[in-house]
Amino acid sequence: MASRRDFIKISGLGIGGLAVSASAYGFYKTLADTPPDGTKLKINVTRTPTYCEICFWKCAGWVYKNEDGSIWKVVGNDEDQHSNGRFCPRGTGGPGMYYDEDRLKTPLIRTEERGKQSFREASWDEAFDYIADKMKRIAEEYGPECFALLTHGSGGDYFGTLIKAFGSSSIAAPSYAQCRGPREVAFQTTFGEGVGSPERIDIRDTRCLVLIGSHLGENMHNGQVQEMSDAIDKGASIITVDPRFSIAASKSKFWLPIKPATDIALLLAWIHVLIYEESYDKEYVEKYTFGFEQLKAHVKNMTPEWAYGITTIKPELIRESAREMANASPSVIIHPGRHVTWYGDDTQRLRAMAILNALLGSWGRRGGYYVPEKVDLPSWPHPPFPTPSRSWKDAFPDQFNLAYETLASGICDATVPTLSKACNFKGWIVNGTNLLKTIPDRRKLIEAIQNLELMVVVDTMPMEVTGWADVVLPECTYLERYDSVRVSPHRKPAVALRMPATEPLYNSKPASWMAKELAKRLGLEDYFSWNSIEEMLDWQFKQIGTSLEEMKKIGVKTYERSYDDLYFYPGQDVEFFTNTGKIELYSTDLANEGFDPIPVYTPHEEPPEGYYRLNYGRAPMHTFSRTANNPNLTDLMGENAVWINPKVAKIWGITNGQYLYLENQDGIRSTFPVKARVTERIRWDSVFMVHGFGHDNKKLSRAHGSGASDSELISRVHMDPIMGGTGMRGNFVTFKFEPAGEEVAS
Ligand SMILES: Nc1nc2c(c(=O)[nH]1)N[C@H]1C(S)=C(S)[C@@H](COP(=O)(O)OP(=O)(O)OC[C@H]3O[C@@H](n4cnc5c(=O)[nH]c(N)nc54)[C@H](O)[C@@H]3O)O[C@H]1N2
Ligand SMILES: Nc1nc2c(c(=O)[nH]1)N[C@H]1C(S)=C(S)[C@@H](COP(=O)(O)OP(=O)(O)OC[C@H]3O[C@@H](n4cnc5c(=O)[nH]c(N)nc54)[C@H](O)[C@@H]3O)O[C@H]1N2
Ligand code: SF4
Ligand SMILES: [Mo]
Repeated sequence: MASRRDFIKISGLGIGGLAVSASAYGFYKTLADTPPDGTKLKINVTRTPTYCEICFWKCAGWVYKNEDGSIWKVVGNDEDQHSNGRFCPRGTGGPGMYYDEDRLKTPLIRTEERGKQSFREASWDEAFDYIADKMKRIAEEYGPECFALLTHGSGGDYFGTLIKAFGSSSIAAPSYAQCRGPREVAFQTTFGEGVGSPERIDIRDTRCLVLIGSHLGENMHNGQVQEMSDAIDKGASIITVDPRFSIAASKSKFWLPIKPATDIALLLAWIHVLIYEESYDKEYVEKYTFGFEQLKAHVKNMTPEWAYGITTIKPELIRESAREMANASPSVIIHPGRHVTWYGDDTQRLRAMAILNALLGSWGRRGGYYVPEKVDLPSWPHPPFPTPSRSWKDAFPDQFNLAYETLASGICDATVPTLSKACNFKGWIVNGTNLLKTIPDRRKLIEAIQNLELMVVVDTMPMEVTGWADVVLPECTYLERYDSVRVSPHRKPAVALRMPATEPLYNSKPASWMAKELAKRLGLEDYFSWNSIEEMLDWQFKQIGTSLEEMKKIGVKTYERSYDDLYFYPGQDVEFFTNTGKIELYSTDLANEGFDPIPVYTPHEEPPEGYYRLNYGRAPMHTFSRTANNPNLTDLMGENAVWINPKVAKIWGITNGQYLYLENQDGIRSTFPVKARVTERIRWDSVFMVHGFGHDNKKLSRAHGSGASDSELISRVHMDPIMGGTGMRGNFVTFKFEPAGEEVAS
């Protein structure tokens, strides 16, 4: 059985056949721990608290500095529930972001048309005046509602206040319509509450964890990976459903190498087995759920034999894995996943997963889903925000009524002018999101950008998105700034502080300062009436019984729960926030909106002859497209590869390590070649690549041209009709051996 060390070693370093020295980026815990490379402990070091910005797990940690002021290392804070004192390889490599010499260094203003990298350097005053002037003109001509904020990351709080004060409510993050949106809607319509981040799952105490395309171990969400290896150590079984032999699959008792896009059939067959073998949690279902009889009738003929024909998973394997879950009930988790925008029927797939959890009685139970709690942190007082007369939603009348957050892709769609759209956007602030790599269907995205009268991009690096901006504002990295207090929910409520470990390099500044300066020029200074961010944070901390001074010393403060209700107690009466007050196996919300109230399986298009489904995911040492130039992390993995099944490689005469191009069903060929990785770990009908590579901004000296971009090949989107999620896994690719335009006629 794998121990925690083995798991982390495997998950952190084993993938891709990389020969990596474990030294610099292994997990090590505190200053007292000797790093694995045997470095002698340094004595005259200082430490300041932070929480990591390399991904959105937001682990809290300490930044250690040497006597000469250089950053020595970042490690986890032992008090933190997100990290338990350990950082993942990416977080450990975080200082590479600070030291990256390719960083944005000063504000820039465009000098030629969009898409060309021609900018002039500007002072902050000049940049802010330019932006404020254009924002005022947009407000006068079209209304302030025509301004939107696209954001991913902590600076979004400050720009959010600015945009709301300006008079717009259209604020979107790609973490909804491109990520976890369908999951939130599915769980809200079933349990009356979403899953949230970090996911409210009690992996630590589970007896059975079911992963459906959740590739934990490559998806390095820290706390989950740690809890999963602990659970394995304690004898929990893992069931992995993945067309690819993932790291999680290699740790699993059952690996179900499903035919892609058929998961709903498997889920319905599992529901069938639990109901017709009567192994579901009867008491729980009777007490808490609504619609059991309809569900039972619905799945009557959805036997494992039926699902076998669709999924290619043998009926016995479906039955045995269902029994494994039932035996562990209620300490069993059908993991809700996170990036779930796959095929367009994603809310329904996630509904089927929510229903399985309900049948197994895992919601509100130890080893299943716990009840999270967060600190209620007051905001700095400000005048009420004006009420906008329109929002992004008006562009989509009668659509997406169950989407409770703004769709980033919806804002893009509503920016392309059409008479039918009641709300057209004219200006965007883009903060911490590399839209060109993030939003599928690049052609449409660029059309939207070309219709803008102002695009401001706030970033730390010269990414693809900055090339399209009118004004680029260089943010300093998370290691050089204060930021909003981290209040994410967990088993216990807690707050974490991020403060500067060092002065900002170059002429870069924090988002909090930028938003306040812009507010001044827009006459909105009352919304930012604090004198300094320290004053604001100290005031906030004092409302919850601590202070900035104390937080600087401890970094993380954990509070006791208000109630002892981490799990339901036996026989507890629970009112769920659904229309019926019950867990809705039959969804009244979906029925009211005209959607299937119980999930159905619908077949998806198959790859044409000679094409393979484009599957993508994560690697442990990189985050999206943001780390591809980080000097510490490119040392660990400098490019991605395309995984190809040996049978397929043989047909095409492709050898391991050979560079080739991928071309999708719409004739889009990858700009850069990508290395073939011939491996049995991927099914013959698909290829796999790690997202975030193939950067085409030449200013990224390490990332430019390294590997290929999955994003540019995802030109076809399967939109989820329920909440507008952008299904991205319905794209097919074939192999080419020359760059576009250089094909030799045969
Ligand atoms: N093709 C494809 N598309 C995807 C995905 C995929 O797997 N494949 N995944 C989807 C998912 S799950 C998600 S959540 C989204 C993620 O989408 P994004 O968050 O847009 O992902 P990144 O590509 O990392 O872009 C982040 C940008 O923020 C910048 N940045 C980093 N730190 C800071 C900072 O401190 N301040 C500021 N201002 N900027 C900073 C980086 O330089 C980078 O330009 O992408 C979605 N889109
Ligand atoms: N190292 C690292 N960790 C990260 C991130 C990162 O950038 N880097 N990003 C974080 C974020 S924001 C997110 S949203 C998560 C995303 O991570 P997850 O939510 O865990 O996973 P996905 O990206 O949806 O799915 C990838 C897996 O789905 C499998 N898959 C593909 N098609 C199918 C199918 O039809 N059926 C099934 N059952 N499986 C299929 C793929 O083979 C792959 O193993 O990762 C988080 N953790
Ligand atoms: S999981 Fe890793 S990258 Fe993400 S916040 Fe934690 S340490 Fe940083
Ligand atoms: Mo995500």
